[in-house]
Amino acid sequence: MMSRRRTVRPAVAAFAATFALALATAGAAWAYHVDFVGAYCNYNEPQYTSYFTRDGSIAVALRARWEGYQWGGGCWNNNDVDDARGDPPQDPNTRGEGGDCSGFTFKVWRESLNVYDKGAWQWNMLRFVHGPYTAYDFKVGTGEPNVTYPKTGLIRMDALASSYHVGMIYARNADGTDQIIEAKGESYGTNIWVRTYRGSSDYGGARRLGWDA
Ligand SMILES: [Ca+2]
Ligand SMILES: [Ca+2]
Ligand SMILES: [Ca+2]
Repeated sequence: MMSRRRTVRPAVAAFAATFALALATAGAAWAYHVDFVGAYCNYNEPQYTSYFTRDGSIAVALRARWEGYQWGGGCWNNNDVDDARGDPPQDPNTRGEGGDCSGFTFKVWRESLNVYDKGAWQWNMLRFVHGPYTAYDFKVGTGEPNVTYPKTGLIRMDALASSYHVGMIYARNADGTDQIIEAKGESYGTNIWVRTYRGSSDYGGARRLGWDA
């Protein structure tokens, strides 16, 4: 009996190991999210800053370029790779990399979780935060730091907002279009694209108040 069990056990162990490996491989193939938030993000307090500029916020925004998009998200690194691509859209539980359009705007505009506070708060890119605003909120100027603004007068780091999307102006083109920096969608991630939002009736102008320069 003893010798027989000794010969069987390694075979069972080998089978179990193979089976486990097969399961793990199948799991990896089916897995649709990587829990980027759990692996990399933090909940550190933001830093109050008494001086903030449009150029400074452009630098903040550019770090998010080529990173991911996450519905309800707000945390990314700066390796220029979408580390959580292809999650089911509109599901915050996928906890992927990136902000969504309004979370990205909130963070780049250095806003407060308190809608009555127009002060500037610096959020680290790995700080998971979405903020209290939807795209529509930015469109109608909800929140103390935010106002609606005539589209013809918008400059860099102002935004164009509709009921379903918001993007910030990276640069204005001569032909009336804009280079918009935005968290666009699950399959697009966050980047700069040429957009015609300024000419679209869906979109209104939005401005964050209080820039020092
Ligand atoms: Ca980047
Ligand atoms: Ca990344
Ligand atoms: Ca994603």
